[in-house]
Amino acid sequence: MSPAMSLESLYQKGVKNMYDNGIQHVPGKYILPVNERPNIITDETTCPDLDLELPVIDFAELQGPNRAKVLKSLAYACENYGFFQLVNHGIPEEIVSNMVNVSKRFFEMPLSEREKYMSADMSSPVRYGTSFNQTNDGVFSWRDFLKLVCHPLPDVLPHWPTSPSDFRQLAVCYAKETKILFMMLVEAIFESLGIKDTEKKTKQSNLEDDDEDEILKELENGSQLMVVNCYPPCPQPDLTLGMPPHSDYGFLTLLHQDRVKGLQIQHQNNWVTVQPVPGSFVVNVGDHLEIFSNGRYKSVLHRVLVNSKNCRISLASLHSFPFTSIVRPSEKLVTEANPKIYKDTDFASFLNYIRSCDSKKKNFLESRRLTN
Ligand SMILES: O=C(O)CCC(=O)C(=O)O
Repeated sequence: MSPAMSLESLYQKGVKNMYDNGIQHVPGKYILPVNERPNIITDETTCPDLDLELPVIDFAELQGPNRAKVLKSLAYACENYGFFQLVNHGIPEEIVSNMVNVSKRFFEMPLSEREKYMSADMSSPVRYGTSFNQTNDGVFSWRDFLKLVCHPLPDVLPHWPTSPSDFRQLAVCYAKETKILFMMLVEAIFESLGIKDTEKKTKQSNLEDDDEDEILKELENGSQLMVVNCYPPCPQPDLTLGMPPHSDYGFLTLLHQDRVKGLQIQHQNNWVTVQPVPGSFVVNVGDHLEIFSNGRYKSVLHRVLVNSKNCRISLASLHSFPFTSIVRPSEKLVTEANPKIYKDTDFASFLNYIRSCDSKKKNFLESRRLTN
């Protein structure tokens, strides 16, 4: 094998492997052009000076007499930040910490165990890999991942990792809980957009199925992808990123980040670091919700910084419609004063797009904009 080819195959094995082998310098493959590098101020803090406290949505309060007030805050967060911190979400602490722990144990296994799940097939029910899109990326990102398709569970579960031996059981538990939470959040999102009145529904039990009920059913039966991200310490964190600027394609993403900072979002033209809030989820609007809300709720660019000291693990649960659905602006949100701004979009075009084009930035969403 030529030296270039053997280096390429080393990069394909991921950054955890390089870290475990004591890498001292970031290889050229990971070095970003100067204008795309993170603006790190000191090696000590590894994070720039701009820290952001996201709007906080108290999920328990949302279920009580203050629902209307919390819905307003939810709308404000989705319009102005595209992100919020969800506290008091009701998922038992143990279920989350078990998932974090088993994920750590997964990445601590020898490469020979992890690489069993490597696959270039984007539709595979389980996919271990590295970077953002390791087939297309010119510059690689300092991240390894394990992606698990979660729906329909009986079909996909037999493909999930069998080691660590409790992986499946703990991941199933976490996936089910995040799905329930997602559905409750969608109801709140619909209410905050003024397209559904949950109060009315509970009072009139046999209310006719309206469009939104149909959409809720679609989402209930929709796609869920769990991504376990591992960002090992990086010897020169100012030269690279854990994840490049991107938006999420789905409806909502529920992200659990550990205590190690790294997530940055674009807010008022600055990259700002999202402060980890223990016990919370960072929730963000995806491209499909931006389309569905006809541009009112924003799918915002985000990226991940790495640091030289601590390994960072995050769990992203991406939820959306079934792969066969068409995503379009809600008819109730399209008016003469607020005409339709996005084309109808199906999952197939999205998947084709990410296979063939640069899916970083907000390129996919931009490609769905109506020009007139
Ligand atoms: O690790 C993070 O904080 C963010 C992960 C992310 O953006 C993603 O999985 O799409």
